[in-house]
Amino acid sequence: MSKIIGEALPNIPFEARPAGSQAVIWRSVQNPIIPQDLLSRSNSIFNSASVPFEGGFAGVFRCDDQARSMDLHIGFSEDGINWKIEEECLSFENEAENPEIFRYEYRYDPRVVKIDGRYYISWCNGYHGPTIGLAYTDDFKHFYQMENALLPYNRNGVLFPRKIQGRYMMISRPSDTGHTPFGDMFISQSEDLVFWGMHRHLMSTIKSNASAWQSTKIGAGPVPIETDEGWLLFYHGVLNSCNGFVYAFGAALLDLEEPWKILYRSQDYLMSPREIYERVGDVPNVIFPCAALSDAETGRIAIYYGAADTVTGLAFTELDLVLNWLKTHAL
Ligand code: BMA
Repeated sequence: MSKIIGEALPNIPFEARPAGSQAVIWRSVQNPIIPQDLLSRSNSIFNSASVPFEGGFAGVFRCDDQARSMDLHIGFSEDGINWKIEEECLSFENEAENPEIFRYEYRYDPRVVKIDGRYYISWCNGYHGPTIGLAYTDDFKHFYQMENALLPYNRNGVLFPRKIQGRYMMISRPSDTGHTPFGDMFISQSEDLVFWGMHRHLMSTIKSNASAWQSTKIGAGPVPIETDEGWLLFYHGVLNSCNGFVYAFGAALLDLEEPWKILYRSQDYLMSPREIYERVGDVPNVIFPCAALSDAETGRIAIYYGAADTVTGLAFTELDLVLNWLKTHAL
């Protein structure tokens, strides 16, 4: 039995594996749990994040509106499945402070993490190209934007949930200006969440037939889950098919003290588009995980993912299942 290092979450949204199924991961029967039109002007709600908050859950949602602007909205839920998302997009208390730095052209793909009692949001922030935006809140009412963490072009900035070796650590995925022909993950380190350095290469795409689902680009998904065996990271990978990109996700286990050291990395994907809402939408054949809730007591894990850039789905696994699978399906 492996253990999740963290808090118990008895009210984690969870459904038992369907009877008779040998699946390592299974989808909620309520999928898609968030429809595209939950807001009066939304075109799509996907690639979104959720954390336990005040006995229920708080979330930061990527909502593209009917002008096709990409922005972030706050939401709350009692059960992690039925959400009330605010109509107004997220605004910052300190917006006027430094408009040149804090202005943004768009915001998307948020992640949320609690570190030392404070909630941090990271997202893809349009600042002369996509880069990693950062903000914090203590109450999900007042939000404070911080300096962008890294230079453009960069996406998929994901913080670890605690300091490691005395430093904050963040995974990111630098790239070029287009739909990149490459895309590797790095870990950057910081003492204050403002100045980032000591960049370490984490992983590259696999340029071979052996693991083609991750041959075009990769990017960190949810905040890594701490276990007694290492950091469990779910990450997306992209295949370039003759009909366009296919976004799937797999898993890796990273060393606890030097997380740029990979203990296991999955050869197979864990989940790839199969259901109609994952295959058909504004961008077909995309599943894109941005958050995972976990219960240290039972090892249960619930993963939120965007489906076809249109709606949000939920999938479930358990720590032992996913670690056994990872060890027997590793590159
Ligand atoms: C990536 C990001 C994601 C999106 C995906 C598929 O580059 O922009 O937000 O889900 O493409 O369109």
